[in-house]
Amino acid sequence: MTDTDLKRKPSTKPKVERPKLYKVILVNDDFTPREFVVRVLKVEFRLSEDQAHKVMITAHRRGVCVVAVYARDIAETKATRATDAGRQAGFPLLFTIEPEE
Ligand code: TYC
Repeated sequence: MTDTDLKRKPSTKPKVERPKLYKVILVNDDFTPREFVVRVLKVEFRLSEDQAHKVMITAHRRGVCVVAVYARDIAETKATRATDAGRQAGFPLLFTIEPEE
């Protein structure tokens, strides 16, 4: 055993880190029709009609609502695709992402 081996203390740092999770957030606006928001939530986030309606109405009333939580690349892709679906239809629908605490 060498000198450095004796001095090195056992590492307490986990070798595999859990990937950070990101919330996808639906932002309210005054123009996108409610039914359109519900359809995007069902198609892009696989929510049921009931779940999609609850998320839409929460964003409508409170300004924002957490849709779902994913690893970063999945959250970014879904938020971008859902926002693009609104833009393509001429609506200012917006989804953003935010890291979980
Ligand atoms: N506020 C919109 C309306 O009254 C509906 C809506 C809800 C739009 C939620 C966006 O994230 C949203 N037509």
